[in-house]
Amino acid sequence: ARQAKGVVDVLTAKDIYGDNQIGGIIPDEPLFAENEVHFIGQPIALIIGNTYFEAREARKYIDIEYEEMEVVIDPRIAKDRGQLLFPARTFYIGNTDDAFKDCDYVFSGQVDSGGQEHLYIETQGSYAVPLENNNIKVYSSTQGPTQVQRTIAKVLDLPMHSIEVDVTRLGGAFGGKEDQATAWAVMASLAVRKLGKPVKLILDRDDDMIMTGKRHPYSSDFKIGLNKEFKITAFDVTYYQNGGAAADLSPAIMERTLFHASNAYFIPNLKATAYSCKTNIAPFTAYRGFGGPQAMFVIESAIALAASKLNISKSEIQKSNLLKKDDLFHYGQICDSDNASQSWTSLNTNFDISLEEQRIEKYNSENRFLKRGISLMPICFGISFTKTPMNQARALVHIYQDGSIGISTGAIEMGQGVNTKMMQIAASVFNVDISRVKIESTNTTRVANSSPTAASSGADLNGHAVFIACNEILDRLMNTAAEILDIDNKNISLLNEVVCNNDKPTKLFWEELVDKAFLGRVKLSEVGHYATPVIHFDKSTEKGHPFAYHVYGTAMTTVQIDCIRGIYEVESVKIVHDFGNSINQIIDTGQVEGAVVQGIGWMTVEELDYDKNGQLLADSLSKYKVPDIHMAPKVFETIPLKTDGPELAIMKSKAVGEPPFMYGIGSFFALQDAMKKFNPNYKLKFHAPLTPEKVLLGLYE
Ligand code: LUZ
Ligand code: MOS
Repeated sequence: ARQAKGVVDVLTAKDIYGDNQIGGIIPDEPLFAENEVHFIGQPIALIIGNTYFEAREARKYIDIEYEEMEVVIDPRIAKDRGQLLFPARTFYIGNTDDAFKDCDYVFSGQVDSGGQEHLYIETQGSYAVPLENNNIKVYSSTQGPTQVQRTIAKVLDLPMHSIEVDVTRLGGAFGGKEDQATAWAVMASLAVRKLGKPVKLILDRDDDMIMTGKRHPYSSDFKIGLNKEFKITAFDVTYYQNGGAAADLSPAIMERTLFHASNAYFIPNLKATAYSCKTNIAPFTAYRGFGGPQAMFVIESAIALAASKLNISKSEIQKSNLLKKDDLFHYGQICDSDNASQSWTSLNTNFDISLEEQRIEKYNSENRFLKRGISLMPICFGISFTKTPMNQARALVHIYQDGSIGISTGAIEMGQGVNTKMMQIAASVFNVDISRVKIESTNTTRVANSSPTAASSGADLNGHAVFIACNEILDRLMNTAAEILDIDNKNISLLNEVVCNNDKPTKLFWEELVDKAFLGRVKLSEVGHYATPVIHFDKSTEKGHPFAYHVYGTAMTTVQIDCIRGIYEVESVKIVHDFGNSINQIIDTGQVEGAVVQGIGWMTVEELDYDKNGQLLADSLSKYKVPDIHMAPKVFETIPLKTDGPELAIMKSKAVGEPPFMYGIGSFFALQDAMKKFNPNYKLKFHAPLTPEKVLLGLYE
């Protein structure tokens, strides 16, 4: 391959200057395999060519001799063999053993949820350029530029200051670039260090699908206990997380699964245990919801089973167990609002649940081969990185002499609109037109040591840092204005770019104020630093106050099945969502809509398929079905829950990225509801995705 036409070099583990190690939380993942490969698609060598096609052609000159070892792809088998990526954890509250004895009803079952391909439109990639003195500048499509910088430094044996990572924006990420953008940036940088030339490394779609990790598949066992009033008094759950061949972010994802075991319900006796199982598949990774959806699917399945056995509606159990203010979460935090029941009530007020149920009943009685189903899906999602130290951010704000403003933060724009929110925050603090504000690229030399843009917290953490920096500069400007106007600085404010005295406009305008401040040698730059107050968590007791606040909401989903073919459509999704006091309702509603469709895809049509060797069969878009416009709900309504919003959210605007993904779970249960209408003998099975194929089989079993 080295001698092939247009090939510049071929790099392997032998070419690594520092550690052959890219594991983010646990050092268990080599950049290039040495001696053993653990999954199909694991990188072994990097071919560098003058052109992409020449490099790709040279692949065929490399022959690798493998001695086959045993392959495990089932997490339960891995667990039985003691193949865990790290030790199991258990969260509990109350005493489930005692509580189950007092239950009037106890049911148990198994739940399986599948993985999910991120399918960001822009595949993984990076472009690295040599600078003077061994320094390297890396453009990376990453959610975590600091993680990329740190890992390049480690693999290349350079100090972090030698590596500058710069990100303008990503063509989507969804968690897939929280950790798994790193390898490709490290490889490109390694080649730059070796060759002293710029190197670009971009995965094409099939390589991306085969080589990178996806949402974790889970297999779980549950036992649920209720009393006569249908209160859930006990819940016991064991999660087998399919972790893949290396830990990646699995420890944090498994932790969030444990946090969200009870979804939006108060359960006084709960025990949740999770195992992260090592299998021979590309390491599974972060994906919108980060282990939360998997947990919520299990509790919803448990409720569905109980409802079906008790011959009552699922929503009756859901409604009577919603969290209330002052309820205790199993991890020690106290619920600080009635948002869960408020969103349910508001949904009913706005969309009349029983009327919808009646309509569906009528439709079903009039149609033999078309059946409709309905489901309600409440959500509760904790906001903050569960690892407390990650909840910090910085922003660098400059006001230039002409009054224009430049902002750098640690936040990555990946289509979710975080840049717009940052600009809005700065414009609102200074009370200037938003056109005065520019967002710079995200660059590790301007804003250092940042957490990845993840956990729905990008706008919250970085926005607070922007807010703090802008306010410090504003204070200084107000002092300057007071001096210029010779008045008390307490009465001064800025309104629409005009300095006001006791709310009355003066002759002093923004541009003049900034210019005078500069001439007066006032500091017009600031670094804002924010660390979320209040939060803490003690892993030795698995108790604490890990989340700044929770996001709530309720969705009502209706579907229609064609009972001859098994195909289905989502008729409507109607939602009351708790945005707090949204700073940008258009962006936030867009996040809800996108997340819901993605959640529906996970629950219904997106199916990863592996052969017995762990080879991904669904490795292209002709084999992996993602929701398209026809899968999107025909009627889609999102109404904000009327609340003030919590103090700890930036300008009381709650985080929005991940929570609405979980509304998509409603589609699974709406489909089951419709299946039952056609075939009362259908026995509930909780194996997602509920593909048309499974629906068809269920309709005629
Ligand atoms: N990443 C992370 C996340 O490192 N910790 C988290 O708690 C988290 N939550 C959601 C998404 N990404
Ligand atoms: Mo994420 S799953 O918040 O990158």
